[in-house]
Amino acid sequence: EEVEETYIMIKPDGFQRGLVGEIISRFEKKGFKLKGLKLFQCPKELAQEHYKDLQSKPFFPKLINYITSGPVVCMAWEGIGVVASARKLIGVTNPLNAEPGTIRGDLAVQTGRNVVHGSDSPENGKREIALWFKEGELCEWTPLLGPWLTE
Ligand code: DAT
Ligand code: MG
Repeated sequence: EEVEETYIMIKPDGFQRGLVGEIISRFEKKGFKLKGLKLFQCPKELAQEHYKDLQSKPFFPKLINYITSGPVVCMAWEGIGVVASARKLIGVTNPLNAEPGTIRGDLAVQTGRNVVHGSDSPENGKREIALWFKEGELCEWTPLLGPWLTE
């Protein structure tokens, strides 16, 4: 397994519902390393760039309105296999199909209000972190628990 980075974002519904601590906690407890964290009001152009692969979809305008409707919590997480693992912690896109124990499975009911985003590949992880964070907003640090989390 490789050390990867993923972009995780608590969407405006997760923020408004007071789920920020709960959601961050799940990634912390798993043992991933937080490298960037901020509360941010996303401009339309950034939301459109982030979701550019979906721009031809009928739900695209609604998606952009939703993501820009209030503050989001932007995070960069690092770890071995973090991209796929974070997607498992998050659960599938439609919360009604997401397994109990996942964030969407436990905390949401509708695709259009699925509380959290996670990058779908290591390449997109890098792309999205570069898109949402400026230079100087990410921290390099050494976790003291390192040897207790990985060999
Ligand atoms: P995911 O967020 O699980 O990676 P995605 O990348 O396919 O899912 O889509 C991005 C977001 O767009 C998704 O979290 C919610 C919205 N979305 C996707 N499919 C949708 C649909 N069929 N109807 C409404 N919104 C949708
Ligand atoms: Mg996606």
